Amino acid sequence: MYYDKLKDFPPNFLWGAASAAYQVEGAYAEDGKGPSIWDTYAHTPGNTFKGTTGDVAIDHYHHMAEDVGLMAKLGLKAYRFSVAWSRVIPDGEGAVNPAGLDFYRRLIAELRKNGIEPVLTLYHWDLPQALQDKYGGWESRAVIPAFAKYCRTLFEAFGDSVKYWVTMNEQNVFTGMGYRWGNHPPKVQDVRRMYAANHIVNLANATAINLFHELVPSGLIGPSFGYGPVYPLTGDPNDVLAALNADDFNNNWWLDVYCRGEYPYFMRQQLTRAGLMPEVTDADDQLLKSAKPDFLGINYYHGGTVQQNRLEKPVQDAEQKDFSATDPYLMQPKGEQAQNPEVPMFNSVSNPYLQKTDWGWEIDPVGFRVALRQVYEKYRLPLFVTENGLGAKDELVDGQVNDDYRIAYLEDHVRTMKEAITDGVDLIGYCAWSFSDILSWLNGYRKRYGFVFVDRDDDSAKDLRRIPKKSFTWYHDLIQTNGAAIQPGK
Ligand code: BGP
Repeated sequence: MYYDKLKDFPPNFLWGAASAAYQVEGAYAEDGKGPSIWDTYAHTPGNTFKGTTGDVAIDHYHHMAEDVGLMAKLGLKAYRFSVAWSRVIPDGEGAVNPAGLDFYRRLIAELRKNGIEPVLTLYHWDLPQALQDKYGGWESRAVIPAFAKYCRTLFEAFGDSVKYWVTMNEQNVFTGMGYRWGNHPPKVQDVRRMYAANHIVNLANATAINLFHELVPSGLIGPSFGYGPVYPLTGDPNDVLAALNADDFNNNWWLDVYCRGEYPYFMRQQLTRAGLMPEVTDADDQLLKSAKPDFLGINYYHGGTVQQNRLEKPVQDAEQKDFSATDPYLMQPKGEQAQNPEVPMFNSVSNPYLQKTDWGWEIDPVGFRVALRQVYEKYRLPLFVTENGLGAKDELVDGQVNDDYRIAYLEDHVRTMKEAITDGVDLIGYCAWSFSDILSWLNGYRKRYGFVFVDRDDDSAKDLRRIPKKSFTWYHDLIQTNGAAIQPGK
């Protein structure tokens, strides 16, 4: 659909920005906070870029009032942040730490005072280390009641002052990185364990949603999912089929559970054949079916492009001589190896039509519209964009950061979001990633996303001065005018 004029953003649209506790707070062992799996992981040499950690991060814990002051200056209508579970319950399941709870109470009050809607994420990857040590973390169902207790504590403390709640942040990412690729804690590389842990996270998610609906009937809750549309590389029906597989594998495996309470049918068959399907009891089925999110959080950075996997359709031509005969999952020419070897359903490839960021992430604003349309068409839940942004190597020159490339990126994405609204998507808000520069999990402090530059680098916390970038003024004006100037692209 092409338009001459786009619909306005809804009058109460939540223009926001986002962060996560480990990436901003610092104060990692202060005021009674217990260690999280990210503290342990980042303290272990070799795990993160230049050994960077969130020990100090941007010290938001001690700069909270100043940061909220800047958010107010920016004109934010919403601020998405996460609570560090081990700040509130240091060992994950025992006594509540009043000082930890108090930090978030003060943050929420400060936001409210400035007319900013708090959007609270319950779990942004920093599981209390004690639960990892005692139970094996998300691989044990014992974590579910611990999570429920933590959620109850927050629902009771902040149910009156926070309307929007996010359960799990990017469950697909933290289970994949943590259990498939082994480059996030707990640093496991075992897909069977990944599917098992992921199922337990699903149960915890459903438990939290049901508890929330009981305790905070006036609030709204949903998970934030890292969604990317999947394109076939060509019109070859085999590539189209591969894209269908990848969509199940990358998206539906989570979204169907969140919204329909069941795993997608074909992929379940595939995992069962591969001996990887997690154990799902009748009680699990009932629990998953009973928990309905009120909205879906969508984190959008890029999609993916795939082609047929040659394992499912072995090539007959001369290329075959390059194949290794020893490993059944490496029977492909280099560069075409299945990226998900236990489920040979597709190969991920680079998209020839798209530019990439400094970090090789494809830049695809149209894919944003595709994403919003696909998810809304399928699940008909209000959508809330809880992350979207550009990671770049910003430079402070003469006290200024001229991040025109970020403005261009964001404007293109806001435009396609407005097109999606004109298409009919019910969108309640947009939180850019991120409010200020923060720690990037594996890329330290040089991969910057914020509207506010923070003067620190990978080697030193320096003076942590906050300096609004050029994009700060751009976003301010966009919010003031509710995006009125954004019109269809050429
Ligand atoms: C998402 C996470 C965020 C954030 C963002 C950017 O997956 O939810 O926490 O980190 O990606 O990622 P990165 O810092 O790796 O560029």
